[in-house]
Amino acid sequence: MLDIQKIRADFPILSEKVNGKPLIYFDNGATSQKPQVVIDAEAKYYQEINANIHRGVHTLSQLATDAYEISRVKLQHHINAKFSHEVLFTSGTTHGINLVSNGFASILKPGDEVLVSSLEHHSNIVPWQMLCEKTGAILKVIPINEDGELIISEYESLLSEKTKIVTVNHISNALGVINPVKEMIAKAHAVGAAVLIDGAQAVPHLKPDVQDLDCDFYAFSGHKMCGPTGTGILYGKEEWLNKLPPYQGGGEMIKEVTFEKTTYADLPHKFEAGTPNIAGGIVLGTAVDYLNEVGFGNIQLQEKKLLEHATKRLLEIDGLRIYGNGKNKASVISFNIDGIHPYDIGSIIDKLGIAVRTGHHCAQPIMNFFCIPGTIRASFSFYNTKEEIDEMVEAVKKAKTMLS
Ligand code: 7TS
Repeated sequence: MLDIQKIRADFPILSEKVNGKPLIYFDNGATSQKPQVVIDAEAKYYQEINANIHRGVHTLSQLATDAYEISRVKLQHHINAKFSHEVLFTSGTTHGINLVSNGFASILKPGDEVLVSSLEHHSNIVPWQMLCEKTGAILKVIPINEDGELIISEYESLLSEKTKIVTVNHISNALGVINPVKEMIAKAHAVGAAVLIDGAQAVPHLKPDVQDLDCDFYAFSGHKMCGPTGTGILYGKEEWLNKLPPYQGGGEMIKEVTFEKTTYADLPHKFEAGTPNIAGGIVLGTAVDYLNEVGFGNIQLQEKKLLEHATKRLLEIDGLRIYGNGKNKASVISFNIDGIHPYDIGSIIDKLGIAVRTGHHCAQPIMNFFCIPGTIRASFSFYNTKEEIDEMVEAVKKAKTMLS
């Protein structure tokens, strides 16, 4: 059992006031808050070992390089990648997905197919549309049912030898639905397609095992898992990363440069051109240590309680509809109240110190499916409490009365 008050004391922002009220932070899907150890580690890097990496013989450069590479190995173990060179530092999920979609431009032929799901964040739709425009490949979409679950029988019928890559999120940011990605990966592999999993919303809640999933790529952001903004990881199977061309050219990603020909560095450096977010990469390792200390089993237990409590309490409100009612859900609730615009509720409860996200959550196709402009999304983290949820429910009731 987690001692929630002790956990909350790790996060200085949770004692802040917003609009004169104690902050209730339910926008964890957008970004998580940061524990003091992460904040301190960022300062410590700049105070003690700041230097550029992989290039100097001097001591500080060695120290910074070692810390960066130790963090890569931490991340490797965290996701159970076979090799540390399969773990690329990126600026976030968006960067990771674009790295892969750009690489596939050299692989796809006109008429090949790219399969995305209806549940995707725009950052896992638009790069693939751009790729299809460039190559003449065709974008196909896996549909969802009224509960916001992917229809697996339809997925099976969309798969064929024309499918070159399937790209799907592990957990939907807009609805919180957990997708059956392991099963989907096996089915894609059966027709010879590669699979990218967008793990942006999964990594705050679970420890992905990329070898068990057998995914070809797994992209995520550091800032949603207690790490710094501008950090992320792209895992890629060694054989795929060797096959794809580099994404960006520049320093650090080369073996030898002449005006006639440049040869590229080995993995992972081939995909890491330029000076990276060194502090961020190191501190992402600190964030992973912190989460593992809290324990993903504990995190899941606490978040399950919060999800059940919030679902029950919110459904007490007349005219409230929750979107995404599948069996497998993370601690995210997307809802609307009949006849009231989500933005209006969000604005009123913000005045009461409660942070939720309103709008389409960068997932417009889902909103189009439900024929709504957007939702109110409350996304919970292990540091949230039932009491905070009760306050939100009262605030939503108040807003409803004001707006009806
Ligand atoms: N994929 C999913 C499933 C996401 O939820 C997000 C961000 C991204 C990709 C992009 O991540 P980034 O770190 O590269 O920006 N999702 C959200 C959200 O739900 N609210 O704000 C950002």
